[in-house]
Amino acid sequence: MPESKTLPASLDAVIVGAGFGGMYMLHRLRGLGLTARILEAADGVGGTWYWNRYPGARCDVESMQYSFSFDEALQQEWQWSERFAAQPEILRYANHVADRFDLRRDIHFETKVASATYDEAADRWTVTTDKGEVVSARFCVMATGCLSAARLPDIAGIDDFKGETYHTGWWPHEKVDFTGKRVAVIGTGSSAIQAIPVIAEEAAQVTVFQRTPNFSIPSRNAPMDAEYERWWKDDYRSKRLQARMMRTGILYDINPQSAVEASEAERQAEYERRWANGGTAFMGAYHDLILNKASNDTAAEFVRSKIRQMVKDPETAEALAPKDHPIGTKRICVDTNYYETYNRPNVRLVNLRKTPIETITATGIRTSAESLDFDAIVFATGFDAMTGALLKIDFEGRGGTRLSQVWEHGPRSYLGLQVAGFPNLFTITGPGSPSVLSNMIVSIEQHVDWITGLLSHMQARGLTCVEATEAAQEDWVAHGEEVANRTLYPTAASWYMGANIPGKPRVFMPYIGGVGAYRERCDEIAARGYEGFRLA
Ligand code: FAD
Ligand code: N01
Repeated sequence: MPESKTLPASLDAVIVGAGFGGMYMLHRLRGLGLTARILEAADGVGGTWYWNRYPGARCDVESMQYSFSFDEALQQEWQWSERFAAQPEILRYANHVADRFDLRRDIHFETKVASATYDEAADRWTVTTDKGEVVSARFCVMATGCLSAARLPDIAGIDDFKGETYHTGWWPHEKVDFTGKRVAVIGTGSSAIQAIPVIAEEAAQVTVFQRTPNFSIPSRNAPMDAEYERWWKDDYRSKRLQARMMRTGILYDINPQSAVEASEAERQAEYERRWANGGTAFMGAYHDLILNKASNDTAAEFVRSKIRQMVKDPETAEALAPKDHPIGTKRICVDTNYYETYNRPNVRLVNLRKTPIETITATGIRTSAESLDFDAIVFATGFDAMTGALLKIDFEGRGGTRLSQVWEHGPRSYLGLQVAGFPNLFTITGPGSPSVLSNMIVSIEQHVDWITGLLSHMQARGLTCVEATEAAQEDWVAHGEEVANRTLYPTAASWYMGANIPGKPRVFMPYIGGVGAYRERCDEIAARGYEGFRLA
């Protein structure tokens, strides 16, 4: 258990969240000589990797890239054991970072922020925790995470079930033993696709309740290849610089050709090559897969044909083959033996499009066709993404304006970094920035470095207040919409669009202009004296 410490009454900065974003922000603010504390709801660091301990939880960005680049010694000394790191290893890494940079002494664990109110006269924020502790701070940095507000579905009878229930995003710290049990999994997003094959190896029966199938690419995960690790480490700095300028912040080869300009045989060979290599680099097969429906159809059909080959039962294969969205417009999944798992005798798919869930009962789940009994239900039902964790905090900005009002019709921000009317409040990887469309550690470092540069600029000039202007915000929101509408993304009912939450405004929340282009834009804005921000 972390030792409890008293929250100071006044600080230069409060950071909310001790995931990778909050930890790096603390490190940089210390470098500026500011007094700062992290307030964290959990009893440990790691954020996503603290909470999501479900079986099979793993990164889909290669370990050599899904790690901090800000410290050369750190990146040289840490050794990843696999091509794609599993959750326990990433959590160990997060703890290593906390220890190496002596971060824990400024982290208040088990401390959940409930509200933050801007005091115009003092030009400071009053931050209140759910236990009633109050701290005043000049700056507030929200490192609350884009996928940190886990969400249970609104299925009738959800509280009636008497067996064990789990959500992938709130997984227990002790191992859950499914041996001999009948397990239901609700959902077939990335979390479910990772968890199902592992649970199926242990449980007596696994029944998967699928509403919408997703596209998944095999990871081809393997122990870390020593030569590959050396290739990265020999020249880490310059490779990281290249990655930062890529569309997704991940260094991989993107074919500049259009899929429809290639011949059928060329396309097949290219998709086969990428399928064999594994991972999300599949989407780099042609540069226009996410722009042109005809191009996208060729990749989607390739994956559907793979599913039909892998899954023996034709009805199950057809149900697993996604047809309602272009490939990549929902976060593409990466798996180990997902489709093959449906060939196991103890695994069954229930297609909710044909037989929807009517209710959860005391003993199991009733669909329109049958009643099934279970010992455990796993909810792999996702998150209130991007805005969920932020809107759980009651923010009151200039003139008593609430963030929930300003974002009533969807999130609005300048660069995903600040919201007009909320001075000195920053959001790391906030809506309106590339964030969830990228290697998030690259995006986190970019935001933290940029905020640090801004605060240093202010320190040097004796300035104490920074706020995005309405005009800059309007332009940025319009630009974000315009760029998104050039792609196929808005055609899918994805969590990027808020479509997984009933009643949530349908707005494409992240910025799709590309990580490299976005970084250049942020740098230009800084070089022009923080254009679009009012400094005082
Ligand atoms: P988080 O890690 O989400 O941390 C936010 C922290 O804020 C949490 O600890 C939370 O408890 C705390 N918090 C929130 N609200 C409050 C409050 N009111 N008061 C106090 N504390 C609060 N990204 C990739 O780039 N590649 C991947 O392969 C990848 N895999 C993922 C797998 C899973 C299962 C999930 C859920 C996400 C994955 N992501 C991945 C995204 C992942 O969230 C980011 O990569 C990254 O870990 C985010 O770090 P963060 O610090 O911004 O937020
Ligand atoms: O959540 P999701 P997730 N009845 O929202 C279903 C990252 N991540 O936790 O699509 C029945 O994708 C829902 O069905 P539908 C990654 O960014 C990364 O899996 O709404 N089903 C869907 O199938 C990812 O995108 C990794 O029809 C219901 C599922 O629940 C993000 O986190 C691993 C339902 C939710 O899928 C979220 O992934 C894990 C209902 N009432 C997570 N409500 C990596 O591999 C919801 N569903 C890196």
